[in-house]
Parts: sequence; C-alpha cells; structure tokens
Amino acid sequence: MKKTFTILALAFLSLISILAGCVSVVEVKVDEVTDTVYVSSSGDDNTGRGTKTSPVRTLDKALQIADEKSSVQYILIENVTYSYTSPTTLSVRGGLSIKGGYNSSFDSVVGKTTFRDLKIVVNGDGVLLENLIFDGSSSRLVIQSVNNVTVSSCSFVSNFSAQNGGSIYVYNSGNVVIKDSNIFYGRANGFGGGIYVESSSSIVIQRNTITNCIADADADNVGSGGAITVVSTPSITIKDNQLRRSYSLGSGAIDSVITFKINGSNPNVIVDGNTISGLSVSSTYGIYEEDFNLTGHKIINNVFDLGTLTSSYYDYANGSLTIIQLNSGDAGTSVASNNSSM
Ligand SMILES: [Ca+2]
Repeated sequence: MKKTFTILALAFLSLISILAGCVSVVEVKVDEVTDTVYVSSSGDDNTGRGTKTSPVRTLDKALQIADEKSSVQYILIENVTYSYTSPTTLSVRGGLSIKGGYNSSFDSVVGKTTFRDLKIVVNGDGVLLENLIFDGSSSRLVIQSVNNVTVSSCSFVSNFSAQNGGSIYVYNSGNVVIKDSNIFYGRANGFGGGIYVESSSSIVIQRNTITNCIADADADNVGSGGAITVVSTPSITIKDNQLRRSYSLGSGAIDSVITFKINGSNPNVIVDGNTISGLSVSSTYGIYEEDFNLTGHKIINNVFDLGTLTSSYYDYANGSLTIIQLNSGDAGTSVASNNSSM
C-alpha cells in the first residue's frame, strides 16, 4: 500500500513538473553552500559540499568554492594545524572573511588555526583575516593594490622575505588595519622585519606585539626597521604596540626598530603609545626618519628602552635626539611630547 502511494505521489510530482514546463528531473537541494564555507580536518575536498555538516578539508578548496559562488562571504576553519608539503600561495578574493580557531562543531572559537608554509595574497577589497597563525619561513601575508583589509588576532611566527616585509607586506593599498596580532621572529633581507608598508594610505597598526624581528637579515647594509618600515605613506597610525627586541642586522645599515622613508611633511603620521626596545648588543635607534621635512608628524606617549637603544630618535636633519630633545620638538614634529624612557 505504502509503495503504491509513493509511486502515485511521484507520478503526481512528475505531472506537476511537466505542467510547470520543467521537464528535467527535479533536483532536491539540501544543505548547499550559501554565504559560509566550512573547513574541517574531518572534511573532504572531493565529497564535501562546504557546509557545516559536509565540510571541505582545505582552505584551498574553500577559496575555490568562494571563487565560484559570489554569495560566499565567510570561510570558517577548525582549530587545527595545516602543514603544506611544499610552499604554497593562495589568493583571497574581495568580500571574504576568513576566520580560524573554531571547535569541530563550529559553535565557538577555541584558538587560532595554524598554516605552515602558506603565503596568502589578498587581491580584492573588503577582506578580513582573523584567528590565523602564519607559521614558518615560507608563510607570509601580502596585501597589494586593495582597500579595506583587516588583520585581527592573527600570529606570525618565523616568517621570512628575501626582499621587504618579513611577515606582512602592504603595497599601494588603503584602509588597512593590522590589530591585536603577534609577530615573532620575522626576518627580511631588506626593510621591515615584521611589517613593510609602501605607497599606501589610512594604515592602522594597533595593539600588536612585534618581538625579535630583524631587518637586513642578509647583513649587506641595505635594509632597516626591524619591527616596521613605512615608505611613502603619508597617513599611518602606529599606536599602542609592543615593539621589543627588534633591530637591523647589517652593521652599516641604519639600525632601527621603526624606519620612515620618503614620508615628507604630513600631520597624519602618528606614533603614539608604543613601547620600543632594541637589543642590548646593537646600536639601534627607536625611530629613524629618513627625511628632511618631518613637519606635522606626531611622536607622542611612547616609552623607549634606552638600555637597548643608542638613541630614541634619529633623522637626517637633526641626527640623534634624546627624549628631552624629542619632546621639545627638535625633531621637527608638530607634536612630540610625553615620550619617556624605561
Ligand atoms: Ca639587506
């Protein structure tokens, strides 16, 4: 009786389909990806659909699904470690938020997802990266020619660049926020052992801990800014960061924790409330400004560890400055007050 009913029901449904002009088999779509793709260690890139109950295995596959489906806004990743067997680069399109650290049921964040030997390139506007760990010398983040990118609560460990920006490289981009993150042991053969920013605007680097980062790691005396280098970027705020034990390795380079190059006169360069230290064995400047015209820069409320720095501040026009000279405005900054030493 039941079987007969089922056959009758199917016949009825088929009739409805034909009457509706839909002669193909009606595909019942259950649990398809809409705005979120799930990535889990228990997932499968071949059979997984990317949903919570049928996740994919890798970020690679999730990004591929996102590229195919414009409705995807979020990629959520389980709190596990993904090790790439060879250095890999993945591109992130605009409009995606990639969030790691989820438990296996994706109902709470329990940590950060680790990627070993993975370089991520952001190549679209409006991207958020959160709770991710970039681990190893082939891991790195590149933000180039895009707007509205936020990096939040990520960690960068032992990254390396043969050029500039050991962990994070920002070029020709606007409204980039790097916050609440850690950078440990970043190395660059050029400028910016931790972070390198060039030809960009409205950049915020806030509440990060950047420790033991090295610029000019190849010691050819080209490169500086152990923690951060900023080039030709007139609007940047570096605020409330812990910048410790970072320096430039090359003995003839301008050894420094933060380097500004070709930054010119601009009131929108703000270095505020940071703790800045070098290494006790080196001759490191806290902030080095390679520019003759610094009028407008604000260097305020920073604490310099003069036990590990040759001088808090250096620029071409004024040379080395003490904390008192810096606070007195001798650096040519419009506001240089309340800096102190530890
Ligand atoms: Ca170098």
